[in-house]
Amino acid sequence: MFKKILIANRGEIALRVIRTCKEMGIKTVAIYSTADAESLHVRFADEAVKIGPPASADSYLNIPKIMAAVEITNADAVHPGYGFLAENADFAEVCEEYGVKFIGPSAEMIRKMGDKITAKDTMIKANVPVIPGTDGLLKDLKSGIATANEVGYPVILKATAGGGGKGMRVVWNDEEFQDQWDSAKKEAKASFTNDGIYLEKFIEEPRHIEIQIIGDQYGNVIHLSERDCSIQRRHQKLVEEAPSPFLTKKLRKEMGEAAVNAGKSINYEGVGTVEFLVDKYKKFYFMEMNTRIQVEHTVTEEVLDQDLIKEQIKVAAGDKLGSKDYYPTLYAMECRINAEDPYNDFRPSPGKITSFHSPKGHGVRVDTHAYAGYTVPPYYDSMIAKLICKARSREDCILKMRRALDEFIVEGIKTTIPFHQKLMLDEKFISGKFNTSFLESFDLGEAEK
Ligand code: MV4
Repeated sequence: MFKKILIANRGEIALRVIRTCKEMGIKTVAIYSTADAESLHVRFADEAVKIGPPASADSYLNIPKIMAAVEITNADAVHPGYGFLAENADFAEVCEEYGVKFIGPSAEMIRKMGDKITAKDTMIKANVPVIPGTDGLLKDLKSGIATANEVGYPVILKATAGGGGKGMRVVWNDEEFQDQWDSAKKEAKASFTNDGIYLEKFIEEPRHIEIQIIGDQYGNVIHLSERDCSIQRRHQKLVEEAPSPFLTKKLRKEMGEAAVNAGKSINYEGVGTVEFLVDKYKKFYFMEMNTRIQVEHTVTEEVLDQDLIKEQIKVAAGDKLGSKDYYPTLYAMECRINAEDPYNDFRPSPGKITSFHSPKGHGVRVDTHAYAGYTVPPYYDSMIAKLICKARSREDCILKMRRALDEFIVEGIKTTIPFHQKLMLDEKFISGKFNTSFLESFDLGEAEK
């Protein structure tokens, strides 16, 4: 087992990893920017290295500085968390070359899944259903229009270097094809310096359902069931839950098997997520694969009573997995509490938290790095807490979430708490009949005084 893990991240996930390391008897090293000197991950780690000024490029994204921290602290593994360098193949490669274990898949694997066309091609070979469309890059406008007519409008143009919605354009007919093609290419070039575009049939009003998998270094891959992440706004997830109210037993089994096949076909090592779109006919299609631990891993932890960070560290250290897949016996839901103003287009609301009380009681979990007196810096992601509730049914889980949200006091900044309170009272949400378009028509109403 590792002796000392450097956590190349900040915020709640840095704290989350430190907690598990402590329980496993592993020493921890925090890195921090000058904006995070008062952060809890700095306080609770065994050692902390200040690596630079607030800007991510000079701190949490700066590979040479992080490697210097690894060097001076003698850490034997690096946990990248999520975001920042978690899916940066160059960082994984530098770790490999330096001889420090990157807790995650190989640089080669990250690269393979980061290129969406390569990922999709890999899934086709593993017999995982994919969305009909071009095989490989679209060569030019003319062949694009021809393919669009073959698969039938509407179609969607996607950047092969993309993910998370950037460089995506929906096209409804031949007439608007050229404009959308030009703007997708332009955006892809500006965002990724790679303007490679591919085309797919556009799946209307899909559910976003993802399967958690874990693979060891011996070719064993198991799945840990699904999470429904359909409640999103501009590609930012706000609520995740498991099990999905949309899945049947049969579909759950099929998607689980598809995800395991996906993982096995690439000898996947570490925790990963296979994202699917599920259409209204309950047909599922591979969308992309995330090669990191995700924000919402906590939902799976609660329904399965498993510590995913512990399992992740164990497989990275060379432990063997058992062969059984896991199916949930409980219901869990996560609300992301962000320092944003939901009544003002979710505009970021950094600043000093003057008062902070997190909900407690049976079935309530709060993962957070925030506290009364903490200042939310403006430089990073706005998530300040994850509120996770679990119960025996979805209905009870929603009741518990309402109770927990009512107990959650954050003063001094605006948060997404009022949004979640309204959502938990929405009939459509309560009925479970929603899809990824749900929030486009969700009316938050007026702020209460
Ligand atoms: C799609 C799609 C419909 N059809 N692909 C959004 C992020 C990126 N990872 C892929 N995305 C989508 N791809 C086809 N062929 C709809 C989306 C999409 C979406 C997917 C999941 C969750 C929320 C979404 C919101 C808008 C669009």
